[in-house]
Amino acid sequence: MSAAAEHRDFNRVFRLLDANGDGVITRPEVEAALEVLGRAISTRDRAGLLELVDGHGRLTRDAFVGWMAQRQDIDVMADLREVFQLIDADGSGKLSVDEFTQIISCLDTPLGADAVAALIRSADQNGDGEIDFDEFIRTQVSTSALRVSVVALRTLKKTLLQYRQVAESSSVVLVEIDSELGAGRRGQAGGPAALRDAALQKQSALMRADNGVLSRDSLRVQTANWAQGAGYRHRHAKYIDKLHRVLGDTRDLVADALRAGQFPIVLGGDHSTAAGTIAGIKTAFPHRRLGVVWIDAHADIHSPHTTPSGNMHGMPVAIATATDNLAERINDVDADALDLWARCKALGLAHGANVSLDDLVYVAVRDTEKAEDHLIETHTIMNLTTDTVRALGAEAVARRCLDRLEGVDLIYVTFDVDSMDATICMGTGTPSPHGIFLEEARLLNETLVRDPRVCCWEICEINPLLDVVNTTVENSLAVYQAVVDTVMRRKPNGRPPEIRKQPTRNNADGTTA
Ligand SMILES: [Mn+2]
Repeated sequence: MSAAAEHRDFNRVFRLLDANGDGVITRPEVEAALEVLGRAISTRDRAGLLELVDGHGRLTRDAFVGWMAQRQDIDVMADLREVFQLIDADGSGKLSVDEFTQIISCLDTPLGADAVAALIRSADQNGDGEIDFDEFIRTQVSTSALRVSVVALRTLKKTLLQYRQVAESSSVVLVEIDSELGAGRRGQAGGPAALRDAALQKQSALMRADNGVLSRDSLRVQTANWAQGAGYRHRHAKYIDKLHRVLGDTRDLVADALRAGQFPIVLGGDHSTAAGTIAGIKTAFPHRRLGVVWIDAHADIHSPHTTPSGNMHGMPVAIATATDNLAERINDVDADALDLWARCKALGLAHGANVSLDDLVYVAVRDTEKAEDHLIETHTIMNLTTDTVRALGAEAVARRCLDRLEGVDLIYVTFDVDSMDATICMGTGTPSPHGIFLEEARLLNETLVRDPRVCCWEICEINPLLDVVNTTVENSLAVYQAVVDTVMRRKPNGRPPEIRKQPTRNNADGTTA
């Protein structure tokens, strides 16, 4: 939302609280406002607002709007509008009495049917039998029994969105990106095919044509691996001129799949393409807050300024979070590479970052460099280590990831097979000791994708050329199958989900139906 629109909305909140319209609200009204905003306000901010109340117990509009504007996480109007739109199924901009009753029943208010009927009569101020957005807002501030906290509102919004997503993700689609330009060595491009072949060979029940997973052609991104013959032009961001296109194509395929209501399972080559996948999710859902679970031995958060190798598979997190980390700069990057770097970061959202560093969780990351450690420490990025997985169990670690991402609307899970221990994962470009074991990887991913907010899953960095008796491919397949199975089970049997709790109806004779 633009600053001006935000300002208008803050003014609007103020006007709704300022019942007599004299440009100031009294202390009881300030307290009512705090109640509306609910637990989303920290104790410090709460105290800060009360401090702005002057000696006469009054708060001016400017002071209130100024206070709202410096609070980043409060966007009450946007939340209310989203809930309004989610419930306004026919998109008319007005809620019917039925739709309005539905909201109230979802909110678990103590209101009986009579009170609801009275509320509808008072909400519908122009008496047209429908409740528009302004009338809806007014019920929020005028009816104490209905006053909804931001937290309750966001919970409701999330529930509605989840149901909608489950309903829409009725099928799984494979997106194959056999690109290896981002890796330091060749072979990653064979990963997706090796996985698919292993699956077909096994005649796995999951992969049979009748369940729709492999019955249609998987989507395939046009890659540029041929460019390896000619060499790279930018040494601090190798093949960025080619990868920029691969990322753009990845974004388009992933966005198309999501828009079509499908769940993309991305079979990646090297991990750089994850930046394209994330851009695709943001392209399909630009207004949803996206969280990322990054399961990997590496943090992949280098920029061209900090990378020792120039390999772009070490940069997708930096691209997705628009992190340059100039404080740890060791390279002089040429202008052309910087321009391409800026264009990579702008895939998905044109401005800002696709993912906030606050909404990133690492699992099993253990092979990092100083520049990356600096970011992890200064931004206190959560890293659930192999030791943590071993101590708590993979299921508990998955739940910890989901708890950390409690505030996000959508989640992307990316599984770099080198997160697994080097002893069971030689077939990858950069194997790393002290990783998670197969059973842990399987349970971790399976538990994560059970959350209906997870909208896309990716597996990458399988290098069949380096594999030993196909161990990595087989282990990867086991994780992959567990994920597909779980996602397919999420499918709601083609039935539209129930989002409404039936309100209790009072019969005319006083009994309840
Ligand atoms: Mn990686």
